[in-house]
Amino acid sequence: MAAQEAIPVFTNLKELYGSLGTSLNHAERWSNLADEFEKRFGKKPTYIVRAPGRVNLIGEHIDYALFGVLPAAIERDILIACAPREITPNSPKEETHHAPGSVVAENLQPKYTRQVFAPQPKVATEDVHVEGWHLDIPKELRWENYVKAGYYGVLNEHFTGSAEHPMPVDMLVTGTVPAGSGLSSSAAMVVSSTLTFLAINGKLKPGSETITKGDLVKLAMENEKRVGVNSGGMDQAASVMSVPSSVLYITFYPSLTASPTPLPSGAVLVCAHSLKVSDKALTAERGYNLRVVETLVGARVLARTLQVDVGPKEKITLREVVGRYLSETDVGKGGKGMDEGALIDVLGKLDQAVESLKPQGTTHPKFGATMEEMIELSGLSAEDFHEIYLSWVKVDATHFKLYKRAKHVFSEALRVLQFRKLCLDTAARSTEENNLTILKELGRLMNESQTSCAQDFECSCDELDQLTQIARDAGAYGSRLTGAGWGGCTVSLVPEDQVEAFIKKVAAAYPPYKGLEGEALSEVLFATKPSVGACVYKF
Ligand code: NG1
Ligand code: MG
Repeated sequence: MAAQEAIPVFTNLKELYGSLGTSLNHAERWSNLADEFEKRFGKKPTYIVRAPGRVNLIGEHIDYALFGVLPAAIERDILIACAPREITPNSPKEETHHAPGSVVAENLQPKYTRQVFAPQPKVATEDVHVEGWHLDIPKELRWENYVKAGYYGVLNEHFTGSAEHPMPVDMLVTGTVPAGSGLSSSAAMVVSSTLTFLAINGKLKPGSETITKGDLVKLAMENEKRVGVNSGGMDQAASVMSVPSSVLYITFYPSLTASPTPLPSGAVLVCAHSLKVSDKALTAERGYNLRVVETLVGARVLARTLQVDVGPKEKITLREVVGRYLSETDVGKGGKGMDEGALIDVLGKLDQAVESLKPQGTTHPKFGATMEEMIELSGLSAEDFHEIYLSWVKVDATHFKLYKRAKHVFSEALRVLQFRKLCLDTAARSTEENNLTILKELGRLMNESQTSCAQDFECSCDELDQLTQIARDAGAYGSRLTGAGWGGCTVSLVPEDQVEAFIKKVAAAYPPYKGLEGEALSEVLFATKPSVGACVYKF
């Protein structure tokens, strides 16, 4: 079980590069980073940690409803070289530089400037036992927020209740995951930062109580919420648990699992950046976090319709409603709530129940329910409603589209299961001819996902709609947005022998690519392979 495995810590370069594969020039990047670290900090790094970005093949905006998703880590990644800092008489005099657990964070990209900060211990008693740590993460978007987010959980999980203080650390960051592109540069940053602080503080020592991949995912998930997005766990799980050559079927209910799912041969994934940057952290109140609230409230309303029990203060998710419904109905006695076949069956039959999320009366369906209508549908008092659904998150909306959002979530969850079943069936009995039929089917599911994201979840945008259409016209089996949407990348499933021609056609047809060639073009339009998850190299 991947979640129980230890984080790989390499001490041998050959083994490290072997695990990363040969398609990118890893060796050069890693040794350049180590050299540059030494130049800047006057000592060799003790670790380099790596966490990749990811592409999501299918299953968008359903991880926080606890439905399974199908992403894969990509070859592009974040690397952090780091070493503990000894405080010497020659150390710079900055005040924070000498504080416990202080951080000097530099980035190879000059626009991300050098940062020095230190966490503040909350000391409650005279015996200096630290009750918790405070780390200021400002609201505006700054690169070091992601470093701090990764630090936060390590501090508050590993350095409370004892007199042990975290090590001061120097770090140098470099990355090849484009920011704001839906390829999860954010999760790659948070996972690599979390790993850095664990490694520096001796929490990854082989043999000792090792932190598992599952632990790291949970920690990184909580950490990423510090940046202001109430995300599900897809990105962190993909960045940590992915394996080469397969997409990863990740489930969250009843607990985190990851099962490699091989894609049929003959197709390649191509990522294309729409060049519209989507700043989720800045627009969350009207975008991402609003969707989280809409799907959660939808779940409660649906639970009422299906007469599923919900605790008075519980924030039940759509997956939990279906799970409870399945094991509470006659068909389901005996644990059907967990069965994939039963899930496929019931997801196709929920249409009528989902209708109950439409507000009755005069509200125009296009605009959804008003706050009052939504509260009424939930069956809660206004006070309880606010406490359960609005006290922990900021949203900025006058209307809430419970019906459309739930419709997307259920249809998308079903597409994920169908996609996976097709992949597993082909792996079992593949011939060239049936491969082609299957690839077309997979493409069709991806296209349907795009339509659902655009029309029901309303997380696409003109650029993504246009780019996915161009990709289909250029010969993709299917094409859709990947990640949260509202900008960022698309992913297309493309016949292996046509990748070059495909890239040429898309480059020529998508207006924002005009004038881009060579490296500038391959930065935004590139084929990628499912690759391996996060690791640590110890010098
Ligand atoms: P991106 O936009 O790629 O970071 C976000 C969420 C995921 C998932 C997708 C939509 C974060 C860290 N990640 O991905 O958990 O909900 O949107 O499927 O916010
Ligand atoms: Mg992100």
